[in-house]
Amino acid sequence: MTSSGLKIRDLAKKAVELLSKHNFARVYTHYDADGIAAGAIIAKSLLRAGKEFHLTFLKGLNDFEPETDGLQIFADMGSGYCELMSRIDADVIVLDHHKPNGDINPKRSLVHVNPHLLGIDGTYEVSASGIAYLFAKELGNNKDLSSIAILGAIGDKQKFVGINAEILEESSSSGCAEVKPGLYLPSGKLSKALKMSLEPYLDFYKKEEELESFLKKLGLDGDKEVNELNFNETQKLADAIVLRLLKIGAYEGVFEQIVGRKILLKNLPLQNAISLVDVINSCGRAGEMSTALSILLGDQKALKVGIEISEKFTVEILEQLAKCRSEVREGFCIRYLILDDAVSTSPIATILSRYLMPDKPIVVINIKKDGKVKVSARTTEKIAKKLDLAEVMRLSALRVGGVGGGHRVAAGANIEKGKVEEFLKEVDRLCCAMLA
Ligand SMILES: [Mn+2]
Repeated sequence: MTSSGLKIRDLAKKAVELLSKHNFARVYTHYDADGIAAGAIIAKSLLRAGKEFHLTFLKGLNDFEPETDGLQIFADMGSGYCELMSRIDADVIVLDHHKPNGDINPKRSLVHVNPHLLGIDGTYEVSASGIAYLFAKELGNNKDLSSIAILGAIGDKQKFVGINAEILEESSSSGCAEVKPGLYLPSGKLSKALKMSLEPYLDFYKKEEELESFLKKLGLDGDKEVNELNFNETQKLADAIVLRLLKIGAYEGVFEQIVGRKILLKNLPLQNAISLVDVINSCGRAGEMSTALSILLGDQKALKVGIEISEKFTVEILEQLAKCRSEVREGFCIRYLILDDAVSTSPIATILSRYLMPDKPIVVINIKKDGKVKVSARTTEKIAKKLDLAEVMRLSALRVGGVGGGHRVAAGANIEKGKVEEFLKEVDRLCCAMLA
């Protein structure tokens, strides 16, 4: 472990000390892949330590009513809600990697484990599940949970540098994960994988002829399983995918993520890491968090259900994208899209910002039936060198009486229906100012 890793380990140790004063913990975590992975790591390590707990998945902390007494553990959330955390009349452990929006002044004991507090980049170098894993390792012999932490990091589109690299190394050397040369593609039949993949998005959905000629040129059989492609076939496919990505105008940073290696999670029910991320994310978005959790705890039956959920969800997203991509509007420094009660906005925002329109930040507004408005904003790492979307979302939401935050490349907000126009104007203004 590096020195920064050591310091964060000290914080994890303190969290374990605080836990030792309790027999029961209330655990709150986020409903995306990283949050669910963090929840699974915490749940398993608490079980092994003989602690009782109650685990709840939340979309966010906006309407959160804190309980009093006992111990409350927040994972993948909390750091961006320092004021709320300060109001909780209980012992609190925060295991998060979102940028803190201030200081927490706790009513009782608090351990705040967050890489940003130690000058470590929480956007790329460690996710909440990575932090949960460091905590689990201090709690007991939990090295086998490293593969779940890797899953969370991939879910948050992180890099395997810094603490993430250390976790991957640890996981590989203990046989829980394996890094192999290859391609970042979901498992299954080749033609289906190319057509249905959301990450990488290759724009073959409803473009059967293009897909056919793509495969024909390569001399590859679309019915062949991705996992059974030999070295030469993989190589050829990788080259063709890079050309395809160039053709659709994808952000160059995705190439290195897609081509070169694949990660297998050897001790989880589905070994292909990106297929598993898709399944876990889809379950979360479909409100089936307990299925997702069961999968990460090793349940093969739950995996079957999860795969079905994931396939249905993927089709919905691809359909939605096909319908709305012509409706993307131009601002000065952003693009935006306004959707009416869409199934999910973040995969749409991700695909637009990384694959189809990477030269400007994209803001996807989802006006829900209940009148609430959910905003997903995405951009590339390249643009995020100058621009911090978390700050843009926070300030713009604040201006219209909403709440926003997140990461430099991926952020979000909740605002009121009548404020969409004013909000977008402010987002555009702030982006122009940061990019100037
Ligand atoms: Mn996260």
